[in-house]
Order: sequence, then structure tokens, then C-alpha cells
Amino acid sequence: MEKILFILVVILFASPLFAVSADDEIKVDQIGYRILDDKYAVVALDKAEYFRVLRTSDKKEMFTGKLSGPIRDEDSGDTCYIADFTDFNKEGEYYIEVNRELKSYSFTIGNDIYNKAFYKSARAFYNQRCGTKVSGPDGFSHDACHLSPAMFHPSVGNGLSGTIDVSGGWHDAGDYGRYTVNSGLSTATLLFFFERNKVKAAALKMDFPYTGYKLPDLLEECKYNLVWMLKMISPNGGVYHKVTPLQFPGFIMPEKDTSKEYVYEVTSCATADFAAVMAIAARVYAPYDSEFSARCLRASKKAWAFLTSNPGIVPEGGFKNPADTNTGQYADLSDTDERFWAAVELFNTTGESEFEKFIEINSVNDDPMIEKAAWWREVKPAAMISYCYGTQPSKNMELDAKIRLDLKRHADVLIGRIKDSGYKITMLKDDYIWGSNNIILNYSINLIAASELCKDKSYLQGAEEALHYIFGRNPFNMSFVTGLGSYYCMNIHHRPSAADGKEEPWPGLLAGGPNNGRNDDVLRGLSFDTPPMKCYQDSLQSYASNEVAINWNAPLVYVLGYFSK
Ligand code: G3I
Ligand code: 9MR
Ligand code: ZN
Repeated sequence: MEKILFILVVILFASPLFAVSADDEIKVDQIGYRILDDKYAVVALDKAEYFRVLRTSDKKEMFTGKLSGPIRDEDSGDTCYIADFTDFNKEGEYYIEVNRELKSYSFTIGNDIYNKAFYKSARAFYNQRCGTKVSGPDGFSHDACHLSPAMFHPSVGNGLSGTIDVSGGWHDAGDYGRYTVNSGLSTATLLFFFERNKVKAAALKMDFPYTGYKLPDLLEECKYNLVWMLKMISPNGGVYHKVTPLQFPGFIMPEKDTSKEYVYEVTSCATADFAAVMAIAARVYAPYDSEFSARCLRASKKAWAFLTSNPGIVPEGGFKNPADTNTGQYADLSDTDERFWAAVELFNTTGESEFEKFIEINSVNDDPMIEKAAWWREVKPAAMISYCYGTQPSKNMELDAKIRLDLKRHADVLIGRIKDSGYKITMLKDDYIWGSNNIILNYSINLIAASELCKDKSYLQGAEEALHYIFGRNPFNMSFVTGLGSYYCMNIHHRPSAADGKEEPWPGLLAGGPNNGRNDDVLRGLSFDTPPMKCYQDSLQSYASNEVAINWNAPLVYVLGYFSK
């Protein structure tokens, strides 16, 4: 008996869980903070006064401070004190202690803290590949999947019937569908990152199990999805909305999913998003792969021609699943922002006046030009920023200046929100929607853009605060990205993670996050007065708060990449 007890004690102390245990009230970024950054931890307690920063290796006290606050944080319902240890600038591994008993998780102070997370979140795209075998040093793998030709769903019309090869691309999310609208913005976000941070982006190594790749890894990865997108263009230049089965499959590995896949009708939202991302690709790939670049530009222009000959939303009222179908809809009542974005990217790539005119006409009523985060249904913020980054000599400098001015105002508003918030974030109560973690990261993309386009580096700190929230400084004291941080979500709604027989979820994936819309039974089961920032559960069943998706991982890659070294 004693022997068993002894073994139990040894196991307990040797287990990683014991080593990383912490008290939930003391919330830090479990990855860490860069040396010269602002450094805040949040202490969610009714009463506390002082904090200490201790070195993990020997528990030596390195820094002490007085907590500021408290801030009554409405969105979380928490009383938040702030531990500000900005002045502590020594590289190393530390934790925070409050009231001489409560401890935080360990975190690192150093300038290369985001490198691993950048790599993992980017590599997650490779892991989402459909139509091919996936394997790698992380130990996660699946066999080639979804290779059978898809059927045209009868609702497609236009005399199209029979089958079509639409294999490839990235699995959208926790399901295995491929959706043009979402693919467009996701790939574009990665290409924007590449275009605006060339040296760093081109240096990223993604450990592909292939030889013979010639492009920078991130461009190889994006090309894999773009090649699939090119299969989705229909004979008239319009682009099919999605390829999915009629119903979501069960929790099985992709190669086990033999449900029949269908291609759905052309939509103007899909066509415009396609035109935009193909135009971006045309210029980003030009120096590396002129043939592919030219192919993307031709496809983009063909899609644009479809849009000009179909000026209203296609189909009328936007896409809706036919009666026999129950997969993702990416339903959007308006395609004007998507069309605007297509025009911006085509202008940035070609400089042609047709696009410039379209941009001018379709922005006269925008006031302000930007005040929100981009997401799959609302792409105008991304378009506005892209216009300013554009370098065509014929661009309208007055319009450019107006966007920059409004971007600066927007950035000031975001910084103000961070100051007032208990968790030091840019989010509004209404931002806690399905995929809210992508809203906070897209705000950061806006702040990074503001810092570059309005020449004010102070916005960068605001952009980085989002990472601190994502990696643990949140009500759950949990990292929302699998495999990163001491304590991260384990039960993501991701079929390969649930079906592969491993306890560990697939790495580098960002959970959707708190969703006050409560669009699943788990969230509806939470008590009625749960504050918006707490409408989340690390549960496999909570697809509306704990699924992962390419359009949420893409801004994560962007922001991590920006702050990586
Ligand atoms: O914009 C409104 C907002 O104004 C309102 O306050 C709020 C209240 O719930 O709703 C908001 O709209 C919601 C929107 O997401 C933004 O959260 C819609 O109700 C909601 O239906 C919509 O959910 C989408 C979901 O699919 C269901 O269609 C998500 O955005 C979208 O990310 C998600 O995408 C799915 C794919 O369909 C299938 N693959 C997985 C992927 C990720 O979950
Ligand atoms: O697994 C599906 C997920 O990928 C979708 O985002 C989500 C919303 O469309 O739906 C999930 O599927 C669920 C379905 O909608 C309702 N029954 C349970 C399914 C699996 O949890
Ligand atoms: Zn697949």
C-alpha cells in the first residue's frame, strides 16, 4: 500500500499537469511578453493590492508592484485589477504571485516568443489540406481524402449536370467542406501578410514532407488552396459557392468520409471574393511563378466580367441551402462589399481605370471609410486597407488620404477601448459573435495597418494586446490555440482531432471563442446571465464557440507573424 502511495506521489509530482498548475484568478499570456513591450497581467479578484514577479527556476522575487484598478468589466462580469510589470525587462521565465498564495502560469519574457506559435498556426493550414495525404514532424497525419469527382447539385441549373473534379483545397474548419467565400478571405489574409512582410514571410519554413517545392513555403501552401479555387470557376466566369456533402459527416477521419460531395450554384459573393484573391495572387506570385500569376489574373478578370454582366446579387436574396442540404451556408444578404474588394485588388494589380472608377463610385457614401474588423461576411475594411497599401501611380490620392484619416480615428477608438477594458482588449459587447476570436485579431490587423499607413508606432502595442488575450489573459485563463501555452483548449470541434484516437488535438488551431449569439445547445445551456465574454465552453459539442476554421487561423498567422522575430 505504502509503495503504491509512493508511486502515486511520484507520478503526481512528475506529471506536467502538476508542474504547470496555476490559479485561475491570475491571468497572463502563457506564451509571454516581448522585452520592451507593455506587460499586463489581469487579476480577477474582489480584493488585492500587490503582486510579485518570481523567477520560475528558483522562485526568486524579481519585481514587485501595486495593482491598479479595479475595473468593473461589463463584458466578462469580472472585477479586474491590472498587474503592470512593463518596467521589468529581463529575459527569462517567470510567474506572477498575488496575495502571497495565488500563482499564474509561467510565461517567458523575450523577443522571439511568438516564433513557435507563428510556425504552428501557419502549419495548421498544411494540416487542413484535402485531397492529399498529410503528415509531419508533429505526429499528426491523415490519408488522402475526398478525391471522387463531385456531382453538380440539381439546384446549380445552367444546364450543368454530371460530375466535376473539385478535389484539393483546405478543409474549411472542423468539417470537410470547401467554401469559396471563406477560402477567399482566408487565403487573401495570408497573402496580405506575405505582401506586407516579405522578408519574414518568405523565411518561414513549414516542414513539408516534399522535395521539389520552389516557392517560399507560405506561398506553396496558399497555392495549394488557390489551385482548388481555380477548379471552382464555372464556364461563364461565375464561381461555385461551395463543395460539401448534403449533411455534415460524423466524427470520422477525412479519408473515412465517403459521403457524396456536391457542387452548389454560382454566387456573386463567391465570385467577387474569388476575383479579389486571384488578383492578389497575380501580383504576389509574379516574381516567383509568372505562369501561375498570369493564370490567376485571367481567372480574376473572367470572374469580374461575370460580375459586371450580373450587377445584382446572385442568386437573388443571396445563397441559401437547397432543402436537402444542411452544411455551412456562408449566407450573405449583400455582395456590395465583396464587389468593392474585387475592384480594389484588380486595381492594385493592374492600375486599370475601370476599377478605379468603380472604387470611387462605390465609396462616396462611406463615412467613415473604416470602423470595423473584416470578417467573411464584411470584407470592406480589408479592401479599404488594401487600397492604402496599393502602389499604383494612378490611385486617387484624395480617397487614399480620407481612408488613412478614418483609419487613424478608428485606431484611436480601439486604443481607447483597450484602456477602458478589464482584459485590455479592443472588443465591444456586440463583437462576441460566432468566431469572435477572429474579430479581435482582425482589429489587430487594422491597428498594424494604422501604425504603418498613418505612421504611428504606438498602435502596435494595441495590436499585440489581442495576442495576450488569445494566449491566456482571458476569463478562462486558457490559451485558445491548441498545443500552445501551458493550458489550452483540448476539445475543439474538429473532426480529425476527435477521430484520430489521440488525446491531443491537432496543433496550432484557434478556437472560435466566446459567442453571445449562443448558436448551439451547449451555449444555450449556459445560465441566462452569462456575460458575453464567458459564452464559451471547451466542449466538442460546442461548434459555435469551439470549432476551428481557416478564416480564424489566418488573422492569427498574420498577427503572430508580424510580431515574430
Ligand atoms: O451578424 C449577426 C449579429 O449582428 C447578431 O448580433 C448575431 C447574433 O447571433 O448574429 C450575427 O450573425 C451570425 C454570424 O455567424 C456571426 O456570428 C449568424 O447568426 C450566424 O448564423 C453566423 O454563423 C456562421 C456559421 O457558420 C453558421 O452559418 C459563422 O459566421 C461561420 O463562421 C460558420 O462557418 C462554419 C461553416 O458554415 C461550416 N464550416 C465550419 C464553419 C465554422 O464554424
Ligand atoms: O459539425 C458541424 C460544424 O462543422 C458546423 O460549423 C456546425 C454549424 O453549421 O454544424 C456542425 O454540425 C452539427 C449540426 O449543425 C447539428 N447537429 C450536430 C452536428 C455536429 O455537432
Ligand atoms: Zn478532404
